[in-house]
Amino acid sequence: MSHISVNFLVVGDTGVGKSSIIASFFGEKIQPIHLPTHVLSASHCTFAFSSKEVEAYICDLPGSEHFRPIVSCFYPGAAAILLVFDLINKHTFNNLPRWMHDIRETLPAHSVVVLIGNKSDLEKARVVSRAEAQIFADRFHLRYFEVSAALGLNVGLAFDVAAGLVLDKVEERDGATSEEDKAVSSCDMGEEERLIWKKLM
Ligand SMILES: Nc1nc2c(ncn2[C@@H]2O[C@H](COP(=O)(O)OP(=O)(O)OP(=O)(O)O)[C@@H](O)[C@H]2O)c(=O)[nH]1
Ligand SMILES: [Mg+2]
Repeated sequence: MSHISVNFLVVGDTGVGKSSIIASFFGEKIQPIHLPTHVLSASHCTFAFSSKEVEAYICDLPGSEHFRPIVSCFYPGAAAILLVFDLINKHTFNNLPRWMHDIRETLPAHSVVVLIGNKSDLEKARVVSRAEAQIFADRFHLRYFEVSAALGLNVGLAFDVAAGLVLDKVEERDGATSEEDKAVSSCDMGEEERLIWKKLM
């Protein structure tokens, strides 16, 4: 099985559920109360996708405004960004253009962004419709998923699709489709970014 390593970044406003999505992806229960992330942390796992072994480095970043410049430092090393907003908090949806602005400034051309509306289990409290989120996603050519970290709904799918999009881009770039056994790297990091990512592991 050929192998690819993918650096995932999970970003979005504070409280949207980034840490919860990561916990859910690892099959863990989410924290019932909001404990804001202050320390950058990364988790590592491997999963099979489309006959490839995906080695995933998933970086959990704080969402508060204060950390925004630090968060931006990580975009150049990311192969996939999961941009999360909260389906029951309009403010987090209205802030998406700002996130996209920061991301687009530094994200490598071959990296991918997936938009995620979290807390789909709280349907009655929803204030962002699927249609308006889809319009935003279409505007920026993003895939859009509604997930529930609390129920573990669609979380794995979002990571799978992000990994698939990265694979497509890598194959497009390297013409690597015929070289199944070749280990491919999902993103070209500068030495500085590589050191930052390494420190997190
Ligand atoms: N009902 C419901 N609550 C959720 C879901 N995901 C997260 N939460 C709750 O939302 C709150 C914030 O979740 P976190 O994962 O800490 O949010 P975060 O985006 O990591 O926040 P920061 O670290 O401050 O940036 C917590 O109280 C979670 O229990 C979900 O899918 N459904
Ligand atoms: Mg967090």
